[in-house]
Amino acid sequence: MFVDFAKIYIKAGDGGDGAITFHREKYMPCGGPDGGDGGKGGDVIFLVDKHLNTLKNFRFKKKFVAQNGDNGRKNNCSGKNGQDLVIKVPNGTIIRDIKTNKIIADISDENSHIIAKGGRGGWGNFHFKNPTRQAPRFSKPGLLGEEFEVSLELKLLADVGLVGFPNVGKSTLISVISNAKPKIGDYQFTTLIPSLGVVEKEGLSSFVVADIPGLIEGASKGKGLGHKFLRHVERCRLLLHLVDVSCVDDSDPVEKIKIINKELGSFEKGLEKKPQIVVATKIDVLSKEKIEKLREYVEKKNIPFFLISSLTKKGLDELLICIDRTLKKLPKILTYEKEMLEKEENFRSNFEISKKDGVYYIKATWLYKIVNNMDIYELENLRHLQKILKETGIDDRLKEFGVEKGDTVNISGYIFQYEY
Ligand SMILES: Nc1nc2c(ncn2[C@@H]2O[C@H](COP(=O)(O)OP(=O)(O)OP(=O)(O)O)[C@@H](O)[C@H]2O)c(=O)[nH]1
Ligand SMILES: [Mg+2]
Repeated sequence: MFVDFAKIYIKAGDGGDGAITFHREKYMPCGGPDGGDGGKGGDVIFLVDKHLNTLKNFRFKKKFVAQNGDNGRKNNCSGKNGQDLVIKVPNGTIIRDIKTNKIIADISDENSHIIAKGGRGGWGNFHFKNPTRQAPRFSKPGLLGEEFEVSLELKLLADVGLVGFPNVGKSTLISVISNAKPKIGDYQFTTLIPSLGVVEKEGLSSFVVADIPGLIEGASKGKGLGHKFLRHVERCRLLLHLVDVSCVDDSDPVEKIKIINKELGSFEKGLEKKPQIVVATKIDVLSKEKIEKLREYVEKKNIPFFLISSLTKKGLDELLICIDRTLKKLPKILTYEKEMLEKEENFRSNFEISKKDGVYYIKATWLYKIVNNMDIYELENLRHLQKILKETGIDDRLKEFGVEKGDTVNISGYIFQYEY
């Protein structure tokens, strides 16, 4: 089963909490603080697996959570880091944040991509010891791991895409020029899913070809197999537009070219303008009339034109040489830039306030991170925090909820008294 789109939930591990412990030893009644730091939460990492060519592994399993870091322990022992979670995807998988629809990453190289970062472990109370504070009874909790609802979209990576009506000989061509072994049949829609083949020929650079299921008029409106598979030619550098010129059917080859180009354009504007080579197929049983009509049309348009027979192999070498030369002049395979640059950007307007038993609860991941990174038991830090609350509109909302000086405010477990 070919699946090229999926939605999943990913969450990195939370950092472990710092410990609040004190050194205990016989004859040493007042040992200092010795609470160790929490371990880091595991990251969620995406990696290409060359053996995968569909996203079918994500059809039923939808939740991917990396391990949390362990809490710190006494004797200054740090908690163990949470294990990273590695998710393997086919080459060419684009990850988007569902909330913003922005691209987080294009997984189309050999690198490991950290998509959700594990939270840092919190400091143990050992770090908070200073000359005036010998026995700190607080530590920091670990930071929360990042979490996202993401979509995975596979857009195959190929240099050359084969497009055309069903039954024109696309799969037969890829089977004779590459290592691919597709199903071939004398009926329409033999190919039901896109597949890739690698062409390796002495004297030429190797390149990847994508066999795409056949298109028909109205594919953009769902006719035939529809045009959903065209997402897999989006990245192709060059299209081979195959037209059947055999005498077996009496269709107009020029009309056929126009229809396919129209379908390409209606899938994505500009797709029909991708560099093309028009390939007339099945010339072992050619119709002279059809060829002449086609030649006149493509030459007028200045599109390279080749005649081939995959059966007798006539014209294949010339075609491959032309593909090789053309690819050398074309830009590399399209990869998508990350659009989601600063994940924190919108965070600041993202908060929730609630009141329960006289306590005001503020829920905001970004704020939690800030609080976690400061010692709010220091007056100076507390002032800074209240300034942030004012700047971000949280303060106004607290007032709407009726907060007054001296009331208790709770930010994810950090409790302080409202000052303004
Ligand atoms: N005579 C002749 N027949 C060919 C040639 N190439 C392909 N065929 C035949 O044309 C028919 C269709 O070939 P396919 O390669 O399956 O066509 P396709 O374009 O992949 O078709 P879809 O997968 O349905 O889109 C098969 O019966 C092939 O044997 C050729 O060069 N000469
Ligand atoms: Mg086919």
